[in-house]
Amino acid sequence: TLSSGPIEVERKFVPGPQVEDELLRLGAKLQNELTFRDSYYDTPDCRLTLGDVWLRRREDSWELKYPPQRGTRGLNGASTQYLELSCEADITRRVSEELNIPCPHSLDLLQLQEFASFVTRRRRFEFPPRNGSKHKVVVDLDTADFDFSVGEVEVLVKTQEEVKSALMEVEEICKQLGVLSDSPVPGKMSTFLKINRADHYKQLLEAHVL
Ligand code: V4E
Repeated sequence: TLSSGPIEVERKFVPGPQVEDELLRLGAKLQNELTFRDSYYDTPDCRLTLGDVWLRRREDSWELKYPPQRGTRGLNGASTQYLELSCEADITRRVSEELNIPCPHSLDLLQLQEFASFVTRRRRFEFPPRNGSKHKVVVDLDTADFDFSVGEVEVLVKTQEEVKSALMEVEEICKQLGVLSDSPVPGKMSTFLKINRADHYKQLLEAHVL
């Protein structure tokens, strides 16, 4: 088993016109504004994403997101929890394990295909440690280059034991921002695939991944 990276606990929301004012009113601070390109990769028959395993290159770094327990999904009500790996050797091991093939010396040797690529402009806000809070809460306001905007409230934790309280903190911030929806809000990927890769999108819906 891998020395796994952090667990990302996240909830997406539809950002209204007042969301930045609300964030500042609640005490969040604008941390930075970033622009980056994500390119996502899979086998030609989409075996990674159908297993809820997401491999991407963000600018020059490989990143992998996958559910905490094998064969489960990262969706938890309208929130999600995913393990994140950023070390290329760990990613290669986890991806080859998912594909049931021997681990190659490099990710390049897996001959995966790009299935999505888009640029995101991100404004990142951070809440300073609050009364009774254990974790740092980050809010990202993203606009993708296919004219789509989404917000995300997220907390990174180290262990599964911390997930429950992180989920509650994320939900509480959404409540205070007035953006708590009962059902999952579509993200950039879901929207990109719906627009550009209708067949892949349909397969993921049928597999209950999206
Ligand atoms: C996990 C996942 C995907 C990979 C992209 O993850 P996401 O956090 O949505 O993207 P982004 O750009 O905000 O990454 P960050 O900078 O936060 O690391 S694409 C689809 N999923 C699964 C998924 C799902 N089934 N439902 C919801 C609401 N979100 C994600």
